[in-house]
Amino acid sequence: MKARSLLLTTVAATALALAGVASPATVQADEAAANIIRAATDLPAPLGERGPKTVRVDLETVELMGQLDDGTTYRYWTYNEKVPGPFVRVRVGDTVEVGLRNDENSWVPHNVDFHAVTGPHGGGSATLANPGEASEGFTFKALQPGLYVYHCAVPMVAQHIHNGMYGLILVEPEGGLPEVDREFYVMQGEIYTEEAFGTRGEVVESYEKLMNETPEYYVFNGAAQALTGDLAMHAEVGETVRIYFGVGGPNKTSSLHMIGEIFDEVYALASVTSDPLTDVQTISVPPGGAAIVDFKVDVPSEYILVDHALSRAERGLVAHLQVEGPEQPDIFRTGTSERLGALDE
Ligand SMILES: [Cu+2]
Repeated sequence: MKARSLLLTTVAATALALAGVASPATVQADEAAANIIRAATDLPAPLGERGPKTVRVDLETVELMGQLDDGTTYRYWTYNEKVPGPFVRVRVGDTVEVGLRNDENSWVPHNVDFHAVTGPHGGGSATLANPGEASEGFTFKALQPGLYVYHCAVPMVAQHIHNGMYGLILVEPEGGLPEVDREFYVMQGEIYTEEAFGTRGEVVESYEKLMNETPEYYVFNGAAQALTGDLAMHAEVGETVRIYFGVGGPNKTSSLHMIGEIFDEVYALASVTSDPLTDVQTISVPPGGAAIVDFKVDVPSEYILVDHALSRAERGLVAHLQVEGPEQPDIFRTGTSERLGALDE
């Protein structure tokens, strides 16, 4: 039975491919679908030297048809229409007021649970809102610095998360983190669809695959290969780069790795009050967890950010960091002092 449905999917995909780059149905689906990708550069600047104050965070939960892949659309559940939700930046000692409103076109209730909160459900109960309603909201004091995940915590929680409801909040330590030239915001998630990876047209979620933890798609910032092409990250040779990285999940641990680079400093588990690890190739980041990786880019290249569980790269989990600048032959060059002979004699 399973083999048969797989075969049928393959036949359908082949038929679409034969029909050209996109069937009329696919084109229609694409035009109606929003770009839900949050750019990696979409985060507030460092707070600099300032004392604690009161900060307001307003979230709107919006369910919308978005582009999951080329010619593939999916009904996402989002904070503020992008995946991940907005990057929230406060400092330790700040008082944070959180408001949440649920869009009138939503099908289900939503809320938000901030891992940076000390208090009931991370604010989950106080922010619960039915479609078209605003929640009571809550106010919390940011007691402990670090990079924390937030996510929707309405049952079934795994469903709300895989549909796109997660983001990061950075609680800066006093005086902030060490300065870098470029900061990026990247989150990893999984999407469980009925249709096989690569199927065109509108795809729908699979409860069975979600429960079995067998996603079809793995995504950085919401969509397959989202942070490539026009949305690739950029830096210049000699600059220092920081990635605020979190895993929404809901289920898979990331083995975060940058092909062609070594992380100079890693705030493992996103603890900024511990000394960073130095000279790290791959860092493990659990669902509902985060890490901060810092590195200097020494050589021009197209660096590739992956989860080193590399089957996932074939299911959409690839991001690019384009580094431009002069070649650095003392660090890397092609060729050796003596070339090996060919084997054809
Ligand atoms: Cu939700």
